[in-house]
Amino acid sequence: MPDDNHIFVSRPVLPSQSELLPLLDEIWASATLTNNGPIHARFEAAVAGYLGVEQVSVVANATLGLMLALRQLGATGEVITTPFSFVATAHALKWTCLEPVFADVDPVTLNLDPAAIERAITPRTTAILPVHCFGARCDVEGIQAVAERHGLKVLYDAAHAFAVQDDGGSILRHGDMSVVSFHATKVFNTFEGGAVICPDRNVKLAIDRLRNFGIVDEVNVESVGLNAKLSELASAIGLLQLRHVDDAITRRARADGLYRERLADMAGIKCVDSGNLVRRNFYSFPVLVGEDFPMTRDALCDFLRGHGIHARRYFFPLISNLALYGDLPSASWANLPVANDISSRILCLPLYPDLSTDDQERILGLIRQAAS
Ligand code: T4K
Repeated sequence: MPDDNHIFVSRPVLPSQSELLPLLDEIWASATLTNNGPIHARFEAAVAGYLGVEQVSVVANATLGLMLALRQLGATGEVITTPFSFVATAHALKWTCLEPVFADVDPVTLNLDPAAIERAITPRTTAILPVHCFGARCDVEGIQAVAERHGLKVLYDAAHAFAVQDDGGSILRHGDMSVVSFHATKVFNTFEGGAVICPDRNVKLAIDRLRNFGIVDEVNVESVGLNAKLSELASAIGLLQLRHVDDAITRRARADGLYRERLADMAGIKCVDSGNLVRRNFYSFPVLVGEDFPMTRDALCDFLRGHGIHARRYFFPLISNLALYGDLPSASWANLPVANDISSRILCLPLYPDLSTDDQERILGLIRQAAS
């Protein structure tokens, strides 16, 4: 965990303990700790309002949210997804007895390439699970067109995309459903948590039931649900975090700007661009280490780590290169040349709201040293 000498890739924002005390008093007084309590209800409405989406079902984490959404969408057989993601994306498919089929990514957005998706479709394909990686918007129009041509559902793994907006509003509105993460390492956190963004009230009610074992009332259970409920304590943290998230994103933007300015002319280091967005969330700061940099990506990562800078290789190895998934026909290198290339060159530099300019200068100084 972070200490004075080490700089980690991410560090959570926390509300003050004094802000939390009145909500703790409320929880203790009501003795309602979970199961759709009053603070949970307030947080769910508040987060929907903040995001500007109609129907939100908050959940215990995004991984469970993906599983609930896949179940609700009725996905069966094969689901096309990206190998360039955190393992949770493919694991959610496996846990719902679905077969991941990997398709290649676009070299600029690092997100699924609609043409590669279309090539991967078989008679068993029922859905597409793209990721808005590092908060960069997928080619949602291209993906929707493929989905409509072939009658497929689209579920966005939007774990990284809290608060991201295009010119129509939140990017979480795209596809049939989206799932965002409120994990400690994310732009907005409830320690652990997440949300399923639903297209209408009926789907939200179905997800609400699925996250509570499928229970309808004391004597009726309508589906094989999970326990994916967010507690009152996590909901209280969420309510407080909403007060501070705009400021946190502004501070992330400042750190992002400094990196971009200083790295613009550095040969062999290419900053990944999140594209044309109305609002970015500056979740992460990925760079691609090129052949014209004097060190390999791994050597640079080790060099920084030797100086207490814990940059991370998100996402390496590719999910398709893990032994767990490597036997799938779609996991071959020949099928995924872009994703393999990106995964071998990507490095995420530390970026979080409290990252000081001095610490950034230290990181940039070390990269300059490595470059020479
Ligand atoms: N889909 C995608 C595309 C995702 O990226 C993720 C999660 C999910 C789905 C699933 O969402 P959840 O089910 O988690 O809601 C981290 C996170 O644990 C994971 O949530 C996240 N993606 C992934 C990208 O990163 P690790 O194993 O790399 O985390 P860890 O523990 O090494 O933390 C990274 C750094 O953050 C540490 O070096 C120090 C700092 N840190 C971490 C924690 C947990 C803190 O300062 N405080 C903390 O409490 O996976």
